[in-house]
Amino acid sequence: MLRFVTFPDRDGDGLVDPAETGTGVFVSRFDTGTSPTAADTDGDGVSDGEEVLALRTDPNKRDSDGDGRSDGQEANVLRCLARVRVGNVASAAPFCAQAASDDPGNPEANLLAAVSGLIVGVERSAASELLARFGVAHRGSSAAVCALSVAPPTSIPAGAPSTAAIQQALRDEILPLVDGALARLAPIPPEAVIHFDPDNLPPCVRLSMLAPVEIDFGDVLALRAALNAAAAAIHAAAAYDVDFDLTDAVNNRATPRDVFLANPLLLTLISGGRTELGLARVRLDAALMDLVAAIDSIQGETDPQADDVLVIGPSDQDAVARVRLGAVNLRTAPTGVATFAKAPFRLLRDQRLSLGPLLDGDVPDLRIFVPAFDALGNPDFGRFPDPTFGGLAPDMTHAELARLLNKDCRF
Ligand SMILES: [Ca+2]
Ligand SMILES: [Ca+2]
Ligand SMILES: [Ca+2]
Ligand SMILES: [Ca+2]
Repeated sequence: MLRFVTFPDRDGDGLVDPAETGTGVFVSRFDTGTSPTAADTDGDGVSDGEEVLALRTDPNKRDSDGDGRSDGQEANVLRCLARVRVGNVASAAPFCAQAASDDPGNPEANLLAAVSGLIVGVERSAASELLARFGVAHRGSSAAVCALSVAPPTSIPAGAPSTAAIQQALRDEILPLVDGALARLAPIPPEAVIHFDPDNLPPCVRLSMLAPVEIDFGDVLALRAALNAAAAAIHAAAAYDVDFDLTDAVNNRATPRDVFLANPLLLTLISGGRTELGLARVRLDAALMDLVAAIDSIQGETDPQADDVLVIGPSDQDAVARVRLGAVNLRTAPTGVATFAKAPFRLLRDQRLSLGPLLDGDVPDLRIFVPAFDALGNPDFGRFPDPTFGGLAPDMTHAELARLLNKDCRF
């Protein structure tokens, strides 16, 4: 007869008495060094069992990583990480959010709350559900990120929502999530340094041999730039009519020209569009400002860069300088005339760009940006109806456009 031997757990902390050896030194989960009669031996507010079995902290030390915050103060960050480690971002997110709310001065908590909140929020939003109704096959979830897979539809099912519904969901649901993530990142101060152990990533994205990385303020600024750019794009897209029948385009193989002919209002400014463009202008400027600040911050780092996430090496200097100059120039385009000098950007001649009229809503129809269609009904990128784009880029010629589109000019 098979009999299971069960050991007592007198203090009810999840560790059986024989494992709690009382030596004060943690060796393994079978020799924890903790007291069998005290549930929280080091008195940091987290039980011996949770420290050993879930959080991977020292049950005999109040501050396992010696960063000045006790394990108890970091418990929700650690609970979040323990769940991220097994690929369950859905269950991690509330702990990250709680950690950030309890301790707004903890940069790691803020960063984790921003990223996990965004992932889970997008999944639970109407935009995600709308994509499913478009026939986007989606397996797995944020509760099992390693099982996630997304496949584009080969045909659009009957009763699919309109593209305008997607536009609306982006504006009404995704944008607040982007803003929520930005609000989480906002309190992270310039001097913040977040040490992140890739061992905390889910197995499918964990890179073996990768040493702990250092996340600096420059990395946070780069993330902020990306989020603000996404917000700018969502606002800009909300300003124009993008409503067309995707079923026609995908199932019936309508050409782009057919789509434009069938939808005379496509890409025209909609009611309330000017307001959205005004918001897009603000977010574009924020994105460019963050991008320039991120580059400056990373360039200004004087500590060893070996463990940094974003690194600008000697071979990247030219390209990064060009991106920085481009961003600085572009910041002047929404209110005035930006000039892109030919030499740094490898253009045939200086190029002026003025985005004021566009962002003021004075361009009622974006079709001036749509190339002519070829015999097959596809856009011919060598033929734009107005190569100056309504005067927004007065120096832009067909020759230069064709050259740029042929990627002769690499940034
Ligand atoms: Ca016990
Ligand atoms: Ca104990
Ligand atoms: Ca403890
Ligand atoms: Ca501890």
